[in-house]
Amino acid sequence: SDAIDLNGVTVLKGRLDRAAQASLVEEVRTIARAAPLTAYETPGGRRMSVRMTAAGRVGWVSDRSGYRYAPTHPSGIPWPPIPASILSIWRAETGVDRDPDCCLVNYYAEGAKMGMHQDRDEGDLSWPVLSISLGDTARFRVGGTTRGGPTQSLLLESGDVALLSGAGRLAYHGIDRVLDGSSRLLPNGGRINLTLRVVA
Ligand code: MD3
Ligand code: FE
Repeated sequence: SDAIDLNGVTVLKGRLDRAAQASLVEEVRTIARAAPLTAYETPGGRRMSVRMTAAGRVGWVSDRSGYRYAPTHPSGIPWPPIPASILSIWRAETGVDRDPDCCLVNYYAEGAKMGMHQDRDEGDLSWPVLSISLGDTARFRVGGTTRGGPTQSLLLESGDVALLSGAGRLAYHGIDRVLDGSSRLLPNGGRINLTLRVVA
């Protein structure tokens, strides 16, 4: 598959075949049955349009008191374990010899988007982040390491894998929009993004 580099963000187009994508969707369904998808409130009091859950030792959560990695879902239950098949993708794609602490699950229904941000809530920003896209195609935007600078955009399609390491790890990025009806992977449409992170 082709590798595209945008400001140090490497996107491996078509990295996962349809069977691998379908089995990841089943893994996500299992995670979301245990730890339901949630539209978090930001510290500023806005409701995010992306719904989230997680697997692993910690999951990213947000509420009026702030955002952070937490050991439990807002319901109080521990996050389910990261499935072995997802850990093996992490090892194969990153070469990192320790498991990630968090598999964050983002679900974009029609109209959901994610504003430009940096990922810097993790304790050690030198570990890579791995992202897997499933379902509808998204317009992904990447800038540099300062807010408001020039940006480039790229379509993230089902089966694409993005590796964020080096300069790309601190790049500003976001999801402008999801192209409704662009994939038949998810029976009810929408887009899933998995991000694997060492939180430390
Ligand atoms: C670049 N997710 O969860 S994935 C996020 O599609 C997030 O749901 C988007 O941004 C999504 O934080 C984008 C690609 C991605 C993920 C993590 C990154 C790009 C990144 C971390 C650093 C730099
Ligand atoms: Fe991010």
